[in-house]
Amino acid sequence: MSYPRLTRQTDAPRVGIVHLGPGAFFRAFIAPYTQDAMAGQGDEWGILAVSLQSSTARDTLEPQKCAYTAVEQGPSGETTQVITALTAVLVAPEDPQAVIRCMADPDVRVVTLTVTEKGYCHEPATGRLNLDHPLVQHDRAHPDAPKSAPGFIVAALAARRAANVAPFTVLSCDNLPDNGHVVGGVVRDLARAQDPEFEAWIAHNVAFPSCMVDRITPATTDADIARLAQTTGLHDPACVLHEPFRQWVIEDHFPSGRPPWEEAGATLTHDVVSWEALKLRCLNGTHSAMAYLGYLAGHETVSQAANDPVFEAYLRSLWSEIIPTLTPPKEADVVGYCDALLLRYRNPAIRHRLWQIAMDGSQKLPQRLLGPLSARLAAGERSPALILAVAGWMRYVGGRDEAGVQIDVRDPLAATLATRSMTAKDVGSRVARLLQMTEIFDPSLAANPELGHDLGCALQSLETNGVLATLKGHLT
Ligand code: CS2
Repeated sequence: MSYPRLTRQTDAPRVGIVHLGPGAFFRAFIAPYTQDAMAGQGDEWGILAVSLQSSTARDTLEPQKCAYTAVEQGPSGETTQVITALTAVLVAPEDPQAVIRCMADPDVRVVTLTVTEKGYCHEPATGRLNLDHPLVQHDRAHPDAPKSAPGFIVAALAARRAANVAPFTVLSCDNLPDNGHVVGGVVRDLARAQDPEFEAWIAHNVAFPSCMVDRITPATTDADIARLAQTTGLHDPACVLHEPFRQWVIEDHFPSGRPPWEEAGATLTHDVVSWEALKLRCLNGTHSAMAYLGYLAGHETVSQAANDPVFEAYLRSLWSEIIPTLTPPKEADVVGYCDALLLRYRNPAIRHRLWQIAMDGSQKLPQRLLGPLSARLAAGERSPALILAVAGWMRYVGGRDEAGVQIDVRDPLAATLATRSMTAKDVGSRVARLLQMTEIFDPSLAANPELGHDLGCALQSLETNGVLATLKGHLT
């Protein structure tokens, strides 16, 4: 049966935000928050989105005038909301100058980003711009036709400065610790390579507040689109799925103004770093641990893994190692936070594939697992659960699951990871060769013989005994 296409029924709001990276997380989080914040508060914060790579988002959204459905999947049923805060989607490679022009428009006062960890072109281990990155090299050679997110921000700031227009505020919404600092750092590094005086202007004039974002957003499938059509009577290939929970903690530093996101329940504060660390380590850290070990053990989704008693016990053991590494926000109940996480993971309505979370591990490991591991090493504490998670990643990037089936490892460093894994003569040298990747591991970790030994034992056990027996052994 064919259904009519969903389309916008209302006027589009005025554009006040340019967003880089209109993927599912943006559509399920930033756009709904902004729409809810605009309700009854005027319409000056519409969002123009920019895809930095593919035209897929534009091609699906444009025929429906950029309206789409956000489907909230709770344990006891679904609700839907039509999102109309998005006004247009540009595809940067088709016309980079048009993107710079839009970003330089005086009405645009905030630029938000969800470009994933790798979109910052930084070295995950150090947080600095990677000057050898092919996109960075391109943007240095062609500053007026950039390709990377930092490149567009630098070009648009230069255009605003030349036109004497106040800069926009840059709000990174990716899962990086101190994400405002990271994006500010890469933008300034790139600007400095052009002109040190321009870099000084940015340092003086542009705000890069940090924020913590949280909402679980599984990738949409064709079956989801078909099911939604049966419920609503409308075909919406741009729909997104999400859990009921959402939390946005934003550093309140927007010299050029911002939407009243607090009207939609966001927290505007000056203490973001402690929320970020809590969320990145307790949620994303255990997500990644479950992704590698759960995938290898044959689970497909987070809820399958989190409903497995062995994994539940392992999650609790991870949290008991992670929590002492945190200085949590004063108002947070950390134990309650982790109990709530377990319920969120178990939400049977959300089919969040472990493979999706396993992607880009080289970019995620430092802030999720290696940060707490280093903190515990420095405090002289043992970390068997965290070590198992890192060993799980090492096993996963080797490219074969427990049944010997090839894994589709998606990672910007996949080729290097595979070579280093395959050419090592034994488990010990495999661990050593991976630990030597300074893009991922701080040199102090590679230099720690006890860590190398423990990782070797964990990896050996995963190979010989399998994930479940290893986890059971760890828990006894
Ligand atoms: C996940 C996150 O894919 C991943 O790496 O850990 O997308 C996670 O679902 C969100 O950060 C939840 O807020």
